Amino acid sequence: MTDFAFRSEHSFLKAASAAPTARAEQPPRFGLAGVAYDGAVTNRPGARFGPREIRLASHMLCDAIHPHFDVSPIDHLADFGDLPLPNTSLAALRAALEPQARELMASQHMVWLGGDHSITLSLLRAARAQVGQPLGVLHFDAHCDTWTDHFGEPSGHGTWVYEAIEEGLVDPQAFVQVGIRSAGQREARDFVQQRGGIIHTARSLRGLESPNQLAAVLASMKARWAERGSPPLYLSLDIDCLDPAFAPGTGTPEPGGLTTNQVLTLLEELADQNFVGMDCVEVAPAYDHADLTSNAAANFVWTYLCGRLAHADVARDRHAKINATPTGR
Ligand SMILES: [Mn+2]
Repeated sequence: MTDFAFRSEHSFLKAASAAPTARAEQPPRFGLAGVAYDGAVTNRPGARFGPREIRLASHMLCDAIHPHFDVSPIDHLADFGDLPLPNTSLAALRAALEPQARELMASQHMVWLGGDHSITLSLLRAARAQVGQPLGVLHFDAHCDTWTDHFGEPSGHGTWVYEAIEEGLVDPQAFVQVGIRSAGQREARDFVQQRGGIIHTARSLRGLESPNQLAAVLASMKARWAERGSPPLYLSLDIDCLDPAFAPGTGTPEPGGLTTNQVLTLLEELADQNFVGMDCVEVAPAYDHADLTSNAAANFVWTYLCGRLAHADVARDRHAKINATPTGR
């Protein structure tokens, strides 16, 4: 009997819950934790309440087999709850989050529920240390998040892409953005492409929803990651990539966004890629209607986990690679 051997009404998918310090003899393969911080937003706050609403929404999925992957992650998942973190200073948040993330990543394939998007920089720092090489990134967002400052401060929820590239946490040529459409200076909007990455704007994806319609987009991503040596991939999914019709509950909604089907097709068809972790951020339930946003977020996280399970051979390769690679920056 381990600490993970009980279900919790408060967990994602009602999975086994575990305190962050708990250690099982045989940890489950996947871990999930909330990072309930929204102190670095530029517009409407409230994403600190994202994790609990995403968990609640996930309970609709808790006893179900995924319709495409035909698996369930329920017995392979532990929910570590919301991490104990400061909720005002971003610097204090960063200092507290990264060591906790590193510890959890050392024993589980982690999924993180935000929180605003500033948390991703800390998670990438931890993941970079864990895998021992720069990561490729699949980044769903309405916003490019490449701003070089946050209203005069060095860091916020719209600077993490710029910072991650500048710090060498990621391979800029293996950085793929999807759904970008917000207003912004051209140098910010083009930044990832200028550094050699790929940007699929929301406009360029209009009308493309099925696997066939998205075949060229999918091929371009897979070819790029293969060319870059199939680096470990990190998935960062800002729920505002979706059109506000599908995800009104977010702090910085941008009309003209992706459909839920577009995101699901991409997640499903990319499930054979070398993902090592995921975050889903910017769910702000106070602006939601009928739980649309938290339902979408829960479904995306569930789909990601099921995709990992369905492609277990990819994950085994990843573990072999990590075990053969010394960690550290
Ligand atoms: Mn965004």
